[in-house]
Amino acid sequence: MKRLFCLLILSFGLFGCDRDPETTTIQMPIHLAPQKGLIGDWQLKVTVSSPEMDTVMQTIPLTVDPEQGGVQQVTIPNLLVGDTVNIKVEILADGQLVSERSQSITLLDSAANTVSFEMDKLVEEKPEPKPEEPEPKEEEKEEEKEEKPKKLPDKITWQKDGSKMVLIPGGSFQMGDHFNEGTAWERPVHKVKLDGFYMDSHEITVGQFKRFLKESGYKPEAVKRGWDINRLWNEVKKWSPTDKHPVVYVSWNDATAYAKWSGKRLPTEAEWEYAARGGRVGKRYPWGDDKKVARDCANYSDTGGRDKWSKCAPVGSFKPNGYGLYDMAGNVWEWCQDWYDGNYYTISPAENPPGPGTGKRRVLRGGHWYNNTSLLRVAYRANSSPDNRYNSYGFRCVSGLR
Ligand SMILES: [Ca+2]
Repeated sequence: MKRLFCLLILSFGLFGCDRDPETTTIQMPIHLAPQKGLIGDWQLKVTVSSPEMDTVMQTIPLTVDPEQGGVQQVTIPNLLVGDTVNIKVEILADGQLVSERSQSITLLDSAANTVSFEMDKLVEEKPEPKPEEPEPKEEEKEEEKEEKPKKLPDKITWQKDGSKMVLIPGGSFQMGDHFNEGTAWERPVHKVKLDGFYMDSHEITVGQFKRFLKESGYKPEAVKRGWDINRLWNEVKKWSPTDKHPVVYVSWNDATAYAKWSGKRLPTEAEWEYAARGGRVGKRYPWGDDKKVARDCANYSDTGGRDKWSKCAPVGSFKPNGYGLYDMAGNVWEWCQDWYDGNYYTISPAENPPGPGTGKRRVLRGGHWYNNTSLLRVAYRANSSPDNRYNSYGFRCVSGLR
């Protein structure tokens, strides 16, 4: 690997909040000097944590110009004055960790603080393995891989869009229809091994999507294809009347644009099903096998029990699954990253299957607010054209642990 030399300077300006003296903001202009070997596209990942708050994580693309270097402004709001927070800055290239630095600071009310990090070697050569240590056995390797996610926080807040996210630990599961009750393309049941990831605990809401459009200037698919923006929101309102409801009428292209803007991505189909199962083995629904309690656990056709909504429900209105994910069954369909292929389960790789390389339609999962219970099954596979929108199409995002 190439060796990179650079200087990374972080300046922290702390500003007290006029409205509430108990909260403050960290503003971090992050500079990378234009050193030889450090030209091009990088990612900065900033994590702020303390015992008093949910962990805040933000990943930001950063381009380093040969003349100007690179600069990226990072703002972390709503922090408690007096709290001591740990700030970790990581530099990633193609998802691989290149370097990291951490420092703790105590948040002051009004004084401006400046903290500098000097990083003189971005790429460290991997140390030679110690010759006296034998190669670890297969079982030990497995343990090492599974140990890592346990050190990560179970819940985080994604800074860019405010989403709560939960840790889905890496592991293996049996993907597909265990009951031989669905369609042929839900089988064969096959073992899939996945790296850990974070997933939005809720479907992306109307409020979040409106903010995305405002901040990014992105033109949604419905508008590209002839609706004006007022018509789009009027249609959305019929099914999802408040900012707390899941956004609908989003195409796969729209969902992907949102994910990119927020620094996240759509889940693969395998990640989605693994997460929906909530750690349960071989069950039919996110809550288990019992169809009788479906009305208390998911928003689907008609109403009854806890389901009092005839259309979309506000996100998080039902019980979460074993991983703390809400509405994995019902409410709105959720776009996945993959192209759809009915035969994919017969050829998919056993580890981190990315979906087919090409296709015409994209995967949707989880059923929706006017489905019957058959479509709430965790194994159920649906699909649609990536430019298609409907009053039941929504999404949520994931982020890798690196
Ligand atoms: Ca859903």
